[in-house]
Amino acid sequence: MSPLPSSEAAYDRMRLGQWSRGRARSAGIARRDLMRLVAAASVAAPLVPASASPARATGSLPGVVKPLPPELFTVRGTNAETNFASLRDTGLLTPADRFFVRNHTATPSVDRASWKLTVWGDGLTGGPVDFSYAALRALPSTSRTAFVECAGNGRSFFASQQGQEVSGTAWTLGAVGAARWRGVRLSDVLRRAGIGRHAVDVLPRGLDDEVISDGTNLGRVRRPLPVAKAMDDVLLAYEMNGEPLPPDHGAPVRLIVPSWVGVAHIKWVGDIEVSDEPLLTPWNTGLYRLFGPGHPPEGSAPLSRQTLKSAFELEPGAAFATRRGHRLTGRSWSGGAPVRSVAVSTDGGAHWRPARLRDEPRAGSWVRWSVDWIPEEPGPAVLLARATDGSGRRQPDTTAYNTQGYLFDAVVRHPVTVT
Ligand SMILES: Nc1nc2c(c(=O)[nH]1)N[C@H]1C(S)=C(S)[C@@H](COP(=O)(O)O)O[C@H]1N2
Ligand SMILES: [Mo]
Repeated sequence: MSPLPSSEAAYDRMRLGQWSRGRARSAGIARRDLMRLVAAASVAAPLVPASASPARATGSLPGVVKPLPPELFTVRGTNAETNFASLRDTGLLTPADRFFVRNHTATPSVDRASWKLTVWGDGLTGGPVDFSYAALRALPSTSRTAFVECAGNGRSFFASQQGQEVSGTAWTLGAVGAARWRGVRLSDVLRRAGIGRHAVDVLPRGLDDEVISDGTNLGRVRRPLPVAKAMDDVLLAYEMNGEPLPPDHGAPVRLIVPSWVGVAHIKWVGDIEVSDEPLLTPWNTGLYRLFGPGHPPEGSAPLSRQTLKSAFELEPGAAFATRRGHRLTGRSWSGGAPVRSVAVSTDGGAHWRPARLRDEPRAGSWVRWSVDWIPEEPGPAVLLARATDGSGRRQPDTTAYNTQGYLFDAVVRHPVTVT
């Protein structure tokens, strides 16, 4: 089974139609609560205004285990954003100590020795099947490099570049990281568990606390994956960059869903329901769809692939000496196809030149790039980087508005000072 992207999208559109006709099943939440979430999503009521300033840096955050030194991270609510400047001296892979953290609640402490993964549901040919950590480790392993990127990465630019109010965490560009993940193929585990021919959805669920939002208990973090994606390139990962998965990134086992929005990559997975009916949870109904002008009232199809972005490895407002040579570096990535080329402007978009790519472009990963710059005039300047991917998609000047500020893909203006 190796579906084309078009079949993933086609399936998601179909499930969406089933939802509006009442034919999909709500998993672990009342249908009227889902309806309420959908209704709330279609109006732009900022829960966290995108313009909100981050918490004062204290070097740590309750709910996150690893230290969050302010030179590496900016804390936003229960989450920590990687400062892009701190990636300048790293290689292709993001070290775990500077990988962003997105927690709906808090990092749980899961005992690996007593942990098990339960696979269950009417989409199996038999009853539930448990896999211990040791049993997973005994299955054939596979490794791949993949980025994990929050669907809301870049959200703050809806406000700062486009003057639009959207709800959600006000990330700049650092809700992304790329790592080498090792684990077992989800397809191997599903086959061993006896996935049947009529299975359509696979629903992994985290062991972290239930999420309470505006007084509604949404249950534990869970988001259905179409079976075509689940059987394709998804990993149950137990290692990150050659080390056991750290607590904040899903220990002992998380999903890696290459090229898809971050929320698909369920951390601390405890069970997986296999269903022969389409499933609905808050994370593929009111959340993680596009709402607003140009979208149906029940929202777009659930988000799947990430979009295209570029970022400079620089602090905002970084200073550069006039008439000296500087090397500007950054990264570009796309969930659609490998990045093909990157163009950089150092004069606010009047002139562009190609950046030198420093990595072989690969699907589901990012490329590092550089450009040399000798600034001529002192004063403020704006740097821009624009990527094009192998499908011909190019970063636009603006992103179409959606109420929750997902999938920002426009070129970002990076202010600097020439001294
Ligand atoms: N169980 C669980 N899985 C989760 C989440 C969560 O809160 N709980 N957050 C999701 C979201 S929205 C994102 S963007 C990624 C972030 O992964 P990271 O924290 O390892 O960077 O994890 C996803 N998996
Ligand atoms: Mo996310």
